[in-house]
Amino acid sequence: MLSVKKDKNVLVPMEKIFKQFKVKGSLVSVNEYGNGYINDTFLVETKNGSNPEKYILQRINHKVFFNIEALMNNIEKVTSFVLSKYPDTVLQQIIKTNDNKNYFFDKINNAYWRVFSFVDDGVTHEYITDVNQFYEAGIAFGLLQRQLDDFDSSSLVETIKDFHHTEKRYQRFCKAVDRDLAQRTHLAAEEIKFLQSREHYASVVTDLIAAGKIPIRVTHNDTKLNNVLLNKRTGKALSVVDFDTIMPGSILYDFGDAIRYGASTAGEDETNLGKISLDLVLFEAFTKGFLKHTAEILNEYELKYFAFSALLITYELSMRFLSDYLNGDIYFKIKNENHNLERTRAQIALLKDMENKLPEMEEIINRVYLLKMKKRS
Ligand code: GN1
Ligand code: MG
Repeated sequence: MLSVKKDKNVLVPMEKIFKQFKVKGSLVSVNEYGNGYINDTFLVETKNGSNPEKYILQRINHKVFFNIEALMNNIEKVTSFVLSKYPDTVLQQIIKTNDNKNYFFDKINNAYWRVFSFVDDGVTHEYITDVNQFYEAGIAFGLLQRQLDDFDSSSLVETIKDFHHTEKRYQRFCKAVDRDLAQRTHLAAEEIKFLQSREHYASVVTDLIAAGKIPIRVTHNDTKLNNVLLNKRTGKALSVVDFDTIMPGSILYDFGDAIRYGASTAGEDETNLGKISLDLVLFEAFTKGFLKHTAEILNEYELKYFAFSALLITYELSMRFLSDYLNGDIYFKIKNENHNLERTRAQIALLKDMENKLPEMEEIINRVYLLKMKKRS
């Protein structure tokens, strides 16, 4: 029977939505899927004769992504580019609507929906249980970067403007502090002070980009571990998912964000701050995987700031979580009223540990880089 999901006060009949797309079979079940903070994701199972089929159905958060048309065009351009050049690549593909569009707009509920093919051989991990998983994640994100090396970044629309522009993030954070919309600054005084004391981090990479020293490439920009699919049976890298923020950016954002999430000894929601640190073994594993495909394309500035990029993106997300807390929780999904403050504290704890370990991280990057380059020569 048809499942229905509660959408705030409106019950959305999922089958009606799903039938707008060129999908096979009759609907068997719809279940919430994954742990994204922005979109609502569902796994849909159908039966096509005696064949079971699976799809990913998503309601796109149009308060975060204003231009859904451009967002979906970006995804289409990138996936078709990769598949035309490397036909063996496994990617979630857009399933079009019956009238050949990349998304369906449900006027009555003011909601935007899309469907992707489901990669059945793949599995995502929220946390690392074996260091090799993180090496494989590095391979997956590094390979994507390499595959997109000759893709024209100017053909992509910036789906969220200045997404990783840390300097602008800092300005917006200070504005959130000044406005104090949710009247919460007194609850986060220590965190605000700490983040403002690290203001000098904010412009390091944006200044290098402005000076033309760090190139703009096509980057994924949301390289969390759970955006990689590993092969269920072999454990090898299979596919990268969630191309919502694929747009012009620096390779440092992809490396830094992956480390921020995957090399932490605890999750983003950890409230026992003593449990949070940067695991250097995991750091090295990801670095090896990522540099396998990217060492050759890096310039000296990118290489020099690789380790720092982990601090930068951790700093940036601390500011984003705290800004959202101060603005009254309007951006990230939350599970309790302190969730964004707790997330901020967890990121700050990680950042402090990264600051202590920066020299060791730099040593690892240089060692792994030299080894990769030596193998090539
Ligand atoms: C959001 O929805 P999800 O989990 O893929 C966010 C990322 C953050 C991440 C933190 C569009 O990603 O930037 O790093 O949460 N995505 C957007 O977990 O803001
Ligand atoms: Mg995601």
